[in-house]
Amino acid sequence: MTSSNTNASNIRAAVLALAAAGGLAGTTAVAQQSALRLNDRDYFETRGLNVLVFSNQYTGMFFDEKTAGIEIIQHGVRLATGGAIRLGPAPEQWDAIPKMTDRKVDKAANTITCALRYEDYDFDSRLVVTPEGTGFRIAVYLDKPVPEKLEGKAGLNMEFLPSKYFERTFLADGKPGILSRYPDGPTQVKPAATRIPQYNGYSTFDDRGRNEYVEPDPMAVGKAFVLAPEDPERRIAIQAVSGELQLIDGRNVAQNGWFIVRSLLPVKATGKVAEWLVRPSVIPNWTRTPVIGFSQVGYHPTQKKVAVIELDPNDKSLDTASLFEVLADGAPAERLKMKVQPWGPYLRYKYATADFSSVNRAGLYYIQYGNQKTETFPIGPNVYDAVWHPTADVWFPVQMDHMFVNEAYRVWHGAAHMDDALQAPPNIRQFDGYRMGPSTETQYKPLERIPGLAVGGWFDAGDFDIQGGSHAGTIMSFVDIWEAFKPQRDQTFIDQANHYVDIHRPDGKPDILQQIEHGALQMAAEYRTVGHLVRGIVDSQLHRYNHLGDASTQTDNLIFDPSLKPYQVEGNRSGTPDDRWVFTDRMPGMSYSGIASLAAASRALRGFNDPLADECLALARKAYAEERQAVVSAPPTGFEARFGQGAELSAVLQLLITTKEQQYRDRLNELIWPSLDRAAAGPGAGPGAGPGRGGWGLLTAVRALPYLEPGAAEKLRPYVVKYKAELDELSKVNPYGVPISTGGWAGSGGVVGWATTNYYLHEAFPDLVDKESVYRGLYFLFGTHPASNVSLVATVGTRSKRLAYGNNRADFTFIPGVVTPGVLILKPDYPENMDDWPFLWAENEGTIGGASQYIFLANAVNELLTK
Ligand SMILES: [Ca+2]
Ligand SMILES: [Ca+2]
Ligand SMILES: [Ca+2]
Repeated sequence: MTSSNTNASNIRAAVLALAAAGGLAGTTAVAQQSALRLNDRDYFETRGLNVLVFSNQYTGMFFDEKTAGIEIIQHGVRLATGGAIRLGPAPEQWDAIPKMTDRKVDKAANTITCALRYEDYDFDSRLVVTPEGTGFRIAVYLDKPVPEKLEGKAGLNMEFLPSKYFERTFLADGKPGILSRYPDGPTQVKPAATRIPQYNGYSTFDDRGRNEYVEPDPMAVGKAFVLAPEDPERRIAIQAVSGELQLIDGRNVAQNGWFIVRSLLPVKATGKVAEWLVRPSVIPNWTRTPVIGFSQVGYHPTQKKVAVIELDPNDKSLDTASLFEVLADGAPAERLKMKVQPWGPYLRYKYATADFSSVNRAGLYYIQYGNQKTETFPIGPNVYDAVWHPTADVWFPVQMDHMFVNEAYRVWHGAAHMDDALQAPPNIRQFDGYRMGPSTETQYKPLERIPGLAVGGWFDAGDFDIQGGSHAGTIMSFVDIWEAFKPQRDQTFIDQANHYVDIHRPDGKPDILQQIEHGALQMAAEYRTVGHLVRGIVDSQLHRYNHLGDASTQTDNLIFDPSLKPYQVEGNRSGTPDDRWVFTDRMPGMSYSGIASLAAASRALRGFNDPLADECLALARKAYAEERQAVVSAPPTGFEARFGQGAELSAVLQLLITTKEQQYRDRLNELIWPSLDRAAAGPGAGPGAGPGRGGWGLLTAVRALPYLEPGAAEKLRPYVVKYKAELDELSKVNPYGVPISTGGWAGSGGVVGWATTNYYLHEAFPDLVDKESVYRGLYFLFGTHPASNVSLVATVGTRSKRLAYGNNRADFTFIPGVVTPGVLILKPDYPENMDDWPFLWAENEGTIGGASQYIFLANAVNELLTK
């Protein structure tokens, strides 16, 4: 502990600091700055500052997502979150989260009151937030004292985004300190028995058998803190009206931890047990800098070229913007003065557009709006040629499991998980959505080794599991890419026999085919042993699942031998139970998507790896017959019935394309039309739900057209007409003209899926669906989106994501070619894409499904532009 003693001079200094903190805005400016008030969106607002009180809640989906509780948006940046009663000094993702049981917004009193409950401890509390000038008070009320088990643990916490405080300082009762770029303690070791249990009894901490855990100690203690006193954009003063504040560095126990300000709740007390006065600095008449959305990759000469300008609601849009060409000698030449057209409000901002479609001469350009210049971007016939290369050449190779991955002088990771894998036991409810029902539904006993699985497969996302559903979808996308565009690109050396990959090293084989093979090797192994698509292969313990670094050190790559002691090694066996588990619960919908990908892979692999092609097809036929049999004996109901039939459609179509057999043709014709009606009618019908939701069923139908009875195209046309009306609607919903997800995961994947559907519909019905609706998907990805104008595909475009939630995120970097989810819409109206903090998965975590679909879309756009 740094220090807990305060003395008179410290307190005096603190009071002076607080006065200074408020003081910049406190003399003349405060007269103009209106006080925080509840707005009609139910959060507190004054110009330059918002305080959200549980506008966003802990959903329980991924537990603490750092997007809930009392939150501060200061000068447009959400730099504080998690204001709530918490049960530890530095809550991690899987630590206990409170449930909000009530929320009262009292316009007359200008307060928001939230009731929080920890069910496991029968612990209720009430938070009341009340503005005071441009600051606010948080008061905590208890009707019953803190339960005994939580004494000394329950506290009022608020978390501050570390990256916004890098190269900044703080004052604690006037004592100075620096908010460091990297955590440097202090911590202490405590007995495990004193720890508040984490999710479902799992632990994020590997105690190596010692029954202990680590907790951060405060780096400062006092009555009054000022964070970043030197920076009027970031300065926040916090005063404890009673009790004491602690400043804690959560990164000591979890790289995604934040700086935490905390007050322990007093024991045996009721009534008002804690109160803070929080005073964020507010710059008078602050106006957010406009964001000029455009394609960082540039434009093909024939494309529409429209910049979307995002403006502070207090800003007045300029009448014109200019397009400048950058000449060889560096001189700018104005090529077009564009009229800026107001578009209207969307979420919290207002928007305008500037059209420079008329400029089509190849060259380098930038947009000037007021005194702001964008990055320079090209217009030219080949600008999209290579946009998918980083994703295919680097990102996918790095995601390859069971392989040693090299790039020039650098090793990305060693051969990983060579000790795969053990049968997961029944009745498990695990992290990351994994679970097992009452039966293993396989021939294997719980924790028995399932042979042959240490081959092929990709890490699902920023974690290291092989996820059944997305794995199947990725194989499917790669086959689609191969069959539609036949890309011969060869920049990767892949040696399956020796589990070795070398990036930027041609080996005479098309990389896409090699990726299909890599996926099919794992998929075939699953169907060969288990007989159906597995939910996935993932770590059994949270402290391994949260691994960051070289994938090959996540397990010891030695086969688990229970006759040895933990950490004891004999030959290729070890007593450490770290082999991953295979989750084998059976879901017809999942298995059908695996069957589809096996049937599709068998076509692509024909002539490339015939034995594997044969096996994939045989496994797909067998599994399909078994699934149909299972459906007859126990018809599924509800969601699974609907989802299962949609997935069966895809399996039948792929089996039909591969085999041309009548039995599959008959079943396809039987399933296709009811599925279209279901997809168009039901909510949550697929990616891009909302306007355009009918697209999911349409995508399969339009792809099945060549295999349906004569006249099917005309029968499909009315569905496409209806879809077209939804497409037109979209340009009224937001200025980007694409479906923007408002769920808990940002929506670039949905946009890519939507644009891909448009591509297939354009191919079949060019009179109804135009090329621009396909291009808009890439404009959005490449920078024409809310919140910022950065390209969401790392290293693609002049300026692109520099940080992402890959497995190297602890190094504040990215894996080239990652397709990030992008812009998260936090309730009620805040679009966010963190550019300097990689740890919000919902904004920054690329997935294999999204990346493979992106490669498809990029090829599709190239084809449309050059055809
Ligand atoms: Ca995962
Ligand atoms: Ca190759
Ligand atoms: Ca092992």
